[in-house]
Amino acid sequence: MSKENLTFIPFRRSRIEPNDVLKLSKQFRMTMDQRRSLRQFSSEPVPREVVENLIMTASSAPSGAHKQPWTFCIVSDPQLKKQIREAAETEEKINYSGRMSDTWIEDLEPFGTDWQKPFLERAPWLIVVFKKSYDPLPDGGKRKNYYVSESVGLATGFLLTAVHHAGLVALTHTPSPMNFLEKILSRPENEKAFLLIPIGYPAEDAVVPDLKRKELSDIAVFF
Ligand code: IYR
Repeated sequence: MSKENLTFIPFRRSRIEPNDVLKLSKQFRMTMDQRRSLRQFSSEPVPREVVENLIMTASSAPSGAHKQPWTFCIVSDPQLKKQIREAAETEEKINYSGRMSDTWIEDLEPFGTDWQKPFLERAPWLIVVFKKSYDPLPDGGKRKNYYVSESVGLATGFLLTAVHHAGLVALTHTPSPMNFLEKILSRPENEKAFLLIPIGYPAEDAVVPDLKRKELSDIAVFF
């Protein structure tokens, strides 16, 4: 495409004054500091329209050359959830009984995790994020996407933020290997499972590990 054919439109967003920028940045920092990964979900339903909004927020993330190289498979069907749970637990049993290193198991101790994943059946929705390393062309060829893991990671971050903003909870779950999800959900060859994210309301008696987040000075260097 030649430069003359490019279409640019004005960027219109009303200006926010510096004092309000400070206030908003603080408020959002506090809001996001309350986000926690949850493993105990309520089975209370969440309307599909809510999930549609969450997915569209995720898909507003930036991506390499604006290819939006992601597919979100959204599962509420109890039979499919059961199949996913069983396949995930099969892999996790192997992980916890030798595939993960001793140091890894030790690092997970504070989280109290094990091979059992009841949340995969209990949470009202499972969102399975797939990354698309290429898009298929009508002639059978492939059109490569760019910065695919970065893009899909960003979209997933937007998704988790949207879930928290809506008052719901999520778990970034990584059963490994994850290729069973491609099979169960009959995904095309160009889609690889990236993350499995149950979402819903927290269980009444949900608990979370008493974690501390790193200080600014531990994570940032100003020049
Ligand atoms: N996938 C396993 C193990 C696990 C790994 C990490 I890194 C975590 O932060 C949590 C769990 C499981 O889901 O139990």
